[in-house]
This record gives sequence, structure tokens and C-alpha cells, in this order.
Amino acid sequence: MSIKWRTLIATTVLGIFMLSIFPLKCFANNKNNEINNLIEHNNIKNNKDDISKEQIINWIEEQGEKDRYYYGGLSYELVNLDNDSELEVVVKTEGGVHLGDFFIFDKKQDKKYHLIIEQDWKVESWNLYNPIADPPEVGYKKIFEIVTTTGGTGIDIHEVRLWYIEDGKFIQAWKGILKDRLFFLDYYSLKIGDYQFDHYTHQIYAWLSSYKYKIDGFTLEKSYGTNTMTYKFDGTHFILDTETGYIKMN
Ligand SMILES: [Ca+2]
Ligand SMILES: [Ca+2]
Repeated sequence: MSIKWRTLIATTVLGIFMLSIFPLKCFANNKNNEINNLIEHNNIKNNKDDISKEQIINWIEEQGEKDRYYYGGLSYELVNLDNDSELEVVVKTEGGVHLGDFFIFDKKQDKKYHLIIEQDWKVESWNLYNPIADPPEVGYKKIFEIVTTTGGTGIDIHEVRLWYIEDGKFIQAWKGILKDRLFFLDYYSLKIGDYQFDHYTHQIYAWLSSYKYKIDGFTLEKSYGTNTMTYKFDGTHFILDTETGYIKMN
């Protein structure tokens, strides 16, 4: 093959390569801009340089309840969760399918970060930059969502938890089931649900469907139907207001 042909082929391959990369870069830049705009919009500072991972591990060692933690999957965010101007530190660790811990550190008057909540929840997702309710809604509270998984042999539960920080305390305002699978000897039960917060009524609308399956994994034995619930805020928690359906929730 002549040098001219080789040059032509090499140039064409390089051109295709550049074209395939360029749109991805554009997309990535747009995504970064979107995130920056979101952070600016919510007046959130998130300077992770202020606090190191090592510092957080030290706090957990000093203030945590347990003797041992999994630090491999540790991640954290600095977010303004409450009404003071200081950033709070939200931390999650992962130790396995259902294993993990969740922590929040709040800066107190002594200017030190104190552990205000520790739970052995494996956190699947959190919405720290996009609270489901912002002041002045719902008693001027900033309400966040986390999705947690718990379980073990024959148990697999995914729950959504709504919470806020007030006067340095973590308050869980509501908890709902997204998926709840329990295995028995010859069958398993499955519950599937979800929720929406409504910004006009300030209520939670939730639903939960319930099924019984054969142990083969896919043969439906019985469908128990769907419950629909509404929850209203009582000043501290969302409490059950109305309920229709087969299964009693509370
Ligand atoms: Ca704060
Ligand atoms: Ca605070």
C-alpha cells in the first residue's frame, strides 16, 4: 500500500474517532452546567476540600456506636440541610448488598462537627440537592429523601424515607415501601409501591400493591390489590389521613 493511501486511511479513522468523541464532550459539559446551575439555584456550597475523607473516618471512629465500619464504599456530601448557614456533612458507607451505614454530622456551637444520626441503612440514593419540599412549604422545613435497602436471607426491602434536620436533630417524617420481598418455604410475598408529594396540598399520596408468587419466581398465585393512602403533615410527621384497599397499613 502506498504512503498516500495509508495517510488517507489514517486521517479518515482519526476523523471518525474525533466525531464520536466530540458530541459526548458536549453532553458532559451540558450535564456539568446543569448541575452547577442546580447548585447555584439552591444556594448550595459543596466544597469537599473543606473536609477530607480521613477527617470523616476519624469522626466516625470517635463518635460512632459500633466497633467496626466498612470504609471502602464511603462517600459524602457537604450540604446545607437546615436553617443555619453552616454546611452539614452527610455520609454513607457500603459493606455489601444489604450492608451499609448512614451518618449526618452537624456543626455545633463549639465549632466542631457532632454526629446527630447514625443508622445501619444501606443508602441506595439521596436527593440532597433537590429537597422534595422547601420552606415555606410544610412548616418551613427542608425535606429530603433517601432510599434505603435492608434485608438478609430471604428478605429484601427497599424503603423511601423523608426527613429533615431541626434544632440539630434528625427527624424521619415519613417512610414508605418501594419493594418488599419475603421468601417462605414454597412461596414469596411481594409488595410494590411508590409516592408523590403534592406541592399544592402539601400531602403525600402513596400506593402499595401486594402479591403472592410461587417459589419458582414468576407464577402469580394471588393478587391482593392496591392500597392508596394520603398522609398529611401534623407539624412533625406525615401521618395517615385516608386509606383505601385490602391491606391494613397501620
Ligand atoms: Ca446548615
Ligand atoms: Ca446545622
